[in-house]
Amino acid sequence: MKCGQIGAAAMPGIRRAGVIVEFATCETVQRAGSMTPRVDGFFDPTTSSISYIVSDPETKRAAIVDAVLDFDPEAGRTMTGSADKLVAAVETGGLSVEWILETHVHADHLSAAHYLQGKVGGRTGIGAGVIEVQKTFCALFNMERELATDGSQFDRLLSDGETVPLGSIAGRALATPGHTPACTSYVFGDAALVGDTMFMPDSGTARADFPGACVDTLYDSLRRILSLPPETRLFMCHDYGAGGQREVAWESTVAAQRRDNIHCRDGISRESFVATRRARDAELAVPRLMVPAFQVNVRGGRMPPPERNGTAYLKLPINVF
Ligand SMILES: N[C@@H](CCC(=O)N[C@@H](CS)C(=O)NCC(=O)O)C(=O)O
Ligand SMILES: [Fe+2]
Repeated sequence: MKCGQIGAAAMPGIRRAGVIVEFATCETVQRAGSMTPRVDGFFDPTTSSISYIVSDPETKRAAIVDAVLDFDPEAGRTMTGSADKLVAAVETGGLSVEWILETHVHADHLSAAHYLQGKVGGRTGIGAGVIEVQKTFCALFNMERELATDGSQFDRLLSDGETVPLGSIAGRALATPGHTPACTSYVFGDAALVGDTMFMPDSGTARADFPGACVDTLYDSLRRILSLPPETRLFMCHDYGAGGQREVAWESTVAAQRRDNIHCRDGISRESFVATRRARDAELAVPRLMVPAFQVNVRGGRMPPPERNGTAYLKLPINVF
């Protein structure tokens, strides 16, 4: 498959069912010094996503990254249990939210960014590549009349190298496209939130068959992340427990990934990576929430505008994915 093609053949159907809305565990990591933010991960077992609160222990300034809006696709109903856990953590920690960030336009869950901004404030931000993603989905979902494709749904469009200050901690955006064109990692001090690029060492990397994805570009982005200092803490956006073989986990380091990652450790060539990734993508189904997620997430976590009866509707394109 070439870059940017829709993997219809590689996405034969929806295999997962059931909606359970609950947060499982919360991991806390804290070290001394202003270059070491506190990073709290919140695992959502329904989508195997991890949302984060990154905070500066000195100033209590915080960034929320990749927040989940719970969604029951059978009923078309949103719920805020997961997002409200983040709100509670912000309040308990006495945090002041500066940023509500997305590492990318997620395909497997709806974003709670818009809901959370109404609750805790802060500026929303996403990679500047979101404009390309919006254009792609605007065409696929025939949304020309309802969707501005200029990124205006977000407060900040972050280009590679742009600063994302967090109190006394230096933060910056690191463009890491491939899984999607807008994929951006956020580096705060010694911690990097890598979104869907890399998974835990035994699980490899993110798929590269969504519209606008590129497996070659993903390889370059993985090497960018692996060029960070070896002690850099890496925080993943998903963990599937190695197919149920172990407890879920979401923190690694550059050194551990360079040594052990099954897809991209040191010594694995670009050609070998591309072949492995393509073979895996050929087996993967469409994520259960992909169709609603794309439509909501290109709008920064908002529903489409309501129709004349006051109800908002999501589309289901036929024979497209
Ligand atoms: N089964 C999951 C989707 C799993 C999935 O496709 N995950 C994406 C991240 S959005 C991925 O990159 N997976 C890589 C892989 O499983 O190799 C669902 O229905 O939500
Ligand atoms: Fe993703």
